[in-house]
Amino acid sequence: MKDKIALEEHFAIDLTIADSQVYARPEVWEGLKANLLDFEQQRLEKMDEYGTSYSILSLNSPAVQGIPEVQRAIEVAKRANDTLAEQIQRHPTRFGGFAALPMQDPEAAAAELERCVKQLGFHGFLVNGFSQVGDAESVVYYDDPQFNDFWAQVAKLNKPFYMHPRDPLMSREPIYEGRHWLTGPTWAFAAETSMHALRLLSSGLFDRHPEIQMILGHFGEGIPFNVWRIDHILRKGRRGMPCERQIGDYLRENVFITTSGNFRTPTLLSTMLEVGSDRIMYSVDYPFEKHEDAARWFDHCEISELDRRKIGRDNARRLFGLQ
Ligand code: GRE
Ligand code: ZN
Repeated sequence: MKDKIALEEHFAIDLTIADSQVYARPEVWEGLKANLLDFEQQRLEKMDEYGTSYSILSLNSPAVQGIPEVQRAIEVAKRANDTLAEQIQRHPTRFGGFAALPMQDPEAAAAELERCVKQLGFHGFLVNGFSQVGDAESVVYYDDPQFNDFWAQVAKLNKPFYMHPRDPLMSREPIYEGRHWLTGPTWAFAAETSMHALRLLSSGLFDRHPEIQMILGHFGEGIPFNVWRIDHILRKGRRGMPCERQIGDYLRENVFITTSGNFRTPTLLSTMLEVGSDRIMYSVDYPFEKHEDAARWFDHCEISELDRRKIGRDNARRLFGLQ
């Protein structure tokens, strides 16, 4: 399919590139590093070769979320957003942007989001899970009441956000000890990110702001596959849960799901049955994943051509107001 839109596509700047090294085998690191730092060469070539006309770009992980010093987090976010804005200006028909935000300081995050949307023309923001604040062992999740005004600002600006993975702190998750191959994108990303998403979905955030839309990658980090059971159990007793509706209701009205890094037809079909083809969008997860793998799968998987257009392009056009 031509003219696809992809929206979990990453870059890095000099200040954040080192965060990605642990995820690459030594023999592939130099290539991955070059691809993360590149905008105009391999990135555009691969988009052209495999039919992606427009990519919404975001910073690597955890980057700003992993910087406990608040001022430094604010500065790195600004640097990354300015770098991205410059590239978007050079290639306005090919690149869009998601803001990186210093969630360590909710007021600063709200101000940076406003700058990115109103002055830089970004499409929303992408957060790499929880933020470390003050010291490396202190974490905040965004269902905390200190984010109430931040979320009000998100609703006012009326732009979606992407809840993107990061690894949990190993000091808080001893279950991974001695089994490091299960960290990162193997499993820990999905476990951590689905839990953060469920915290937000069950917090009442989407009752207060029904217009807010959350994007989840990797086919929803496992949530669509388990949502019936979540609500089945909660119907028997909500145990103090503050939201008004069922998790599945929010999943179908406040969540979009992408194909990033999970190029599998049975998983796509199951997700279509659970949330419908209007809430699924194509993505690659470049350069951690290959356009080649994503497009060779998606362009020919056995769905209707109408659904392929929606998932490959039209749902993103509608969500982001693209022409
Ligand atoms: C990502 O950001 O999507 C990512 C990483 C590291 C490894 C794999 C991956 O940050 O998909
Ligand atoms: Zn990613």
